[in-house]
Amino acid sequence: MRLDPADLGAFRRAVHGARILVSTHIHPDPDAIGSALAAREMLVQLGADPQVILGDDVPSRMKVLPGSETIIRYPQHPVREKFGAAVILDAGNLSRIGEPAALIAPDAVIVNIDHHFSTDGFGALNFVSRKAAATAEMLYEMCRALDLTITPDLADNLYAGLLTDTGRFRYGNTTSSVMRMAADLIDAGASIFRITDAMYYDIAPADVRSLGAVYSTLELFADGAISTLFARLDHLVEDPDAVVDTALSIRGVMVAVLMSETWEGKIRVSLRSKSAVNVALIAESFGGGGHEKAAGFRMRGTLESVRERLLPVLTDAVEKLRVKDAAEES
Ligand SMILES: [Mn+2]
Repeated sequence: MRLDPADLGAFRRAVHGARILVSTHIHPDPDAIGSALAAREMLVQLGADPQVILGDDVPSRMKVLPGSETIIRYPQHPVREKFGAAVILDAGNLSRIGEPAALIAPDAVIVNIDHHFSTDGFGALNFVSRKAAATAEMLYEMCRALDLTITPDLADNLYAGLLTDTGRFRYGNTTSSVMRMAADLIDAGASIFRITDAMYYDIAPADVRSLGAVYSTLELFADGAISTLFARLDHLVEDPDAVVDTALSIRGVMVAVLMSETWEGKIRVSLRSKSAVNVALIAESFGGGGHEKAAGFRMRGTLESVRERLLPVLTDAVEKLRVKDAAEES
């Protein structure tokens, strides 16, 4: 990934001596929390005064990440002053951070650091690469370009993002640079076993029972190419990514969908692809966004009604791909 030296210089100047809001998307995943905490430490090294403020709780498995105890939840914890500068991580647009957006002054300098397919380049400074496996990879490259020290804490936070956004070094975004970065982070003191255990092997007993209930809703469509799962409010689990990953790992499935009820009444839709179906484009057509292979959106309705609206679009995408593949074979 190419970082523009002029942008890096502008970043250094914009943050030096400034009070900075650091935030990330609601329903934070480990790349979001890890990146926010890594950015906080980088900003301290750059002479800034950062504060991580989120519009959501830190999921309990991510409390292992160094610095997570400094995160403020807004508006539950009131913050009076507005910020003249903000560093926003892993969010395709500013509304994704939720209520902390209200803490950004109208004339604030916003820095957007992200790797989403769907992004509107909302920052005054945008460090965005769709090729980066994780926002953590962008930050790692920035650390190197800015000559910052990768401390063991910083390494832990970057490793959490890299590990999880590559699906434990399994997705198509697992490049040789990703592996080199992982090796560097280990050398810098990342506690890789502690982080991996916390992210994947520390599940609440109630969540295991809920997983059983969610998996039992499995249905297949389009001759087994599309799998769907429903998560009702009483079966919500801490790591929905793991659930939809299982739905995607079913033999013959090209696209997997998890539809979850939410407390605010909308249905949260998580899409995953292991084919050429670009789920970011599908999510965008429903007002959401994400990556080519992992995207999502929210919609009013019931689990069933949302599935009814989504299925024709997915079936169409799968059929188009089948026609294309057949044409290429003949
Ligand atoms: Mn990410």
